[in-house]
Amino acid sequence: MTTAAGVERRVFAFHPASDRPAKRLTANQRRSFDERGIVDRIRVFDATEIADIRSRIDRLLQVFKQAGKDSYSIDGYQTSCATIYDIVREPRLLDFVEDLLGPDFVCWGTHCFCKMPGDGKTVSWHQDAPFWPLSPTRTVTVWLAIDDVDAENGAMQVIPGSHRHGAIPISASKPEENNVLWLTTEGYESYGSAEHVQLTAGEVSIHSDLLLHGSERNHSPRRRCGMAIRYATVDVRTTSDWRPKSIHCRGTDPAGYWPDHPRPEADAPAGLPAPSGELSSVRSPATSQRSE
Ligand SMILES: O=C(O)CCC(=O)C(=O)O
Repeated sequence: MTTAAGVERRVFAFHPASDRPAKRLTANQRRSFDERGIVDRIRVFDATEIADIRSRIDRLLQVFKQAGKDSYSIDGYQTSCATIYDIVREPRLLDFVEDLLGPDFVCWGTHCFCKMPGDGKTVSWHQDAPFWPLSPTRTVTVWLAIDDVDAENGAMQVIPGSHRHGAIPISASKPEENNVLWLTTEGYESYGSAEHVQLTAGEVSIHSDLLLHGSERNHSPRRRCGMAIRYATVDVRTTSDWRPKSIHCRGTDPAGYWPDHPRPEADAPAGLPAPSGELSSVRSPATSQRSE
């Protein structure tokens, strides 16, 4: 086991939904986030809007493919790709996030998880927070369904309630897992029963950075594409020298901690994609942590 620099300073604790008057979430949805660690089946984009987004993502995937990159490589492009920037700043989406995080938050990451039929890739069981040099654990992930997503094409699975266990031990993944990521929580079953997060295109789920989740390979002939969008409250700090490619989304950042990157002019203003990632400067995160 290794310990990333700064991990000892991290605080792993769940933060319940904002108790300010809600813009869009119902009381039940906020309760679901608090008790289950996830709220799902939230419609954000209608069929026409998501079809437009899908065709833009399809074009991006083509660019990446031509550059020799796989379908999981659209990772960390929120400040260099106008389509992704615009999704991140979509006001309806931000209303839902605000109902959980409160009035002041940024987006610091995005990652398109596009499971092609037969690619054999999984996302091994994990909590998000151990991957990220951030404290406190106040990042939520909006998972936007770009395609319809179900058990057959490898929908995300979650263990409701597992977000209440603080940091759960995690270790390096084994090659046979074929994991898109690189860490795995073993013994996830002991934290509860897994449920699929089934979504139709244009819907989102929003999960806590402490919720156990993962996904199996795509068993179907249909693609399963979704975009994970990471939002954090402005009081969150990085415990490494990671320089976030952040975008201000709502409210203010009185300490001026998070850079506010401007909207890029196009989807690939600098031509072919440069190597990137949600955490492009931090690739060896914690494999051991403590809860507080
Ligand atoms: O898309 C998936 O299957 C997993 C996504 C994920 O792990 C995440 O959004 O944190």
